[in-house]
Amino acid sequence: MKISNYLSFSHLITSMTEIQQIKALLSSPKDVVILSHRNPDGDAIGSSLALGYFLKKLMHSVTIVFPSECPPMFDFLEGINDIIIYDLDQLAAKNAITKSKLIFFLDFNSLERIDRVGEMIHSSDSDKIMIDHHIDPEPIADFIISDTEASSTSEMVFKFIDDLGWTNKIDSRIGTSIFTGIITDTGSFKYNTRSYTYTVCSALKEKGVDDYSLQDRIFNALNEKHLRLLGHCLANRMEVNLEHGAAMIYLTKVDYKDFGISRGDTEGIVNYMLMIKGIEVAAFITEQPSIIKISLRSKGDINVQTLASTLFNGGGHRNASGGSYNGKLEDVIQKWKDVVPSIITKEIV
Ligand SMILES: [Mn+2]
Repeated sequence: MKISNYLSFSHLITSMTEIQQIKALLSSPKDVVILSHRNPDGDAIGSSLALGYFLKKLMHSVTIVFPSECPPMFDFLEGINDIIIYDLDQLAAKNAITKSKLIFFLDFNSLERIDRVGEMIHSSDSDKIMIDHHIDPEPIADFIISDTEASSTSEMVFKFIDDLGWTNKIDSRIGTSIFTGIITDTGSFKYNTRSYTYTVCSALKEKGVDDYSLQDRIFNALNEKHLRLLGHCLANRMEVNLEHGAAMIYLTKVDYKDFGISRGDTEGIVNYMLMIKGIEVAAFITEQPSIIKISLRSKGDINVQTLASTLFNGGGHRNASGGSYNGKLEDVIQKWKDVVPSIITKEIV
C-alpha cells in the first residue's frame, strides 16, 4: 500500500484526477525546467535536485534554474553545480525556459520570488506545476499542489512521487536531497513537523540515506568567522525584552564590513534568541546596502507572518517570516520596539 493512503491531507488542493493528468504529462520524455526561489535554501535546493533526478529516471531532459546562487554549504550535493543561475548566465536560463514544455515551480508560490525570471514565465506557454508549502498560492500554474501543513517542499516532492505510484524510483541520491530539504526547513526536526514528516524520513532511511553524515555536514558546517560573528551578535548586538517575551539582534553596515559578512553568513542567527527561556518572538534586523532586511521567528501561536506582511512588505510562515523596509536601520528597530508590546497581548496575532 502506498504510504499516503494511511493519511489524510486536508490542505492538498490537487485531486487524484489531477495527479493522473500530471502522470499523463510525464508519460513521454520532454524538456522540463525546475524553478525555485531567489536565495535558495536547503529546501529549494533539495526539492529541485530530488525532482530533477526523479524526472531524469523517467527519461525527461531536466534543467534546474535558480535566480541566484546556492549557499556553499550545500556544495556536497551531487548535481548542484549543474544548476543554472540566472544572475550568472541569463542566456542559458532564458534558453532553457524557452525550450521547455513543462515547468515546475518548487518552494515558492508567487512570481515575485523569482524576480526577472518571472517575466520569462509570463511569456511561456509551457504547462506549469507548482509544488509548495507557503501560505496563499497565487494562480500562476496549471496545477497547484499546495500544502501549508507540509514541513517542506521536499516532503511534498516525496508525496508527489508516491502519489504518482513511483516510490520505487526513489533511490539514496533522491532521498538525500529530500532529507536535506526536510532537515533544513524543520531546523533538524525542531519545528513544522507532522507525523507524515517522520513517515517520509523513515522511508528515506530505508532507501539508504545516511542521515547522520547529512546532519553533520549541514549543521556542523560553520567556520571561524561565522562563530565569531555569532559571538558579536550575542554579546554586543542583542537586546532582550523579557517582559514582552521578545528579543532582537541588529547588524549595521559597519558590522558587515568589519566581519567581512557575505551572503549566507548570518543564516540561523535569529534562532539563537528563541533559546532564551521566556522568549517567544525574535527579530534579526540587518542593514543592507540599499534596504533594511528583517527576519522574524516565533514559537507556538504567535504569528509573525502577519507581522511581516503588515509591517515589512514580506511574508512566509506563521513561525518564520521575513521582509524588508526602505529606510533607516534606526527606524526599523524603533518600529519593532513599538510593536513588541502588542505582539504579546496578541493585538496583531
Ligand atoms: Mn521550504
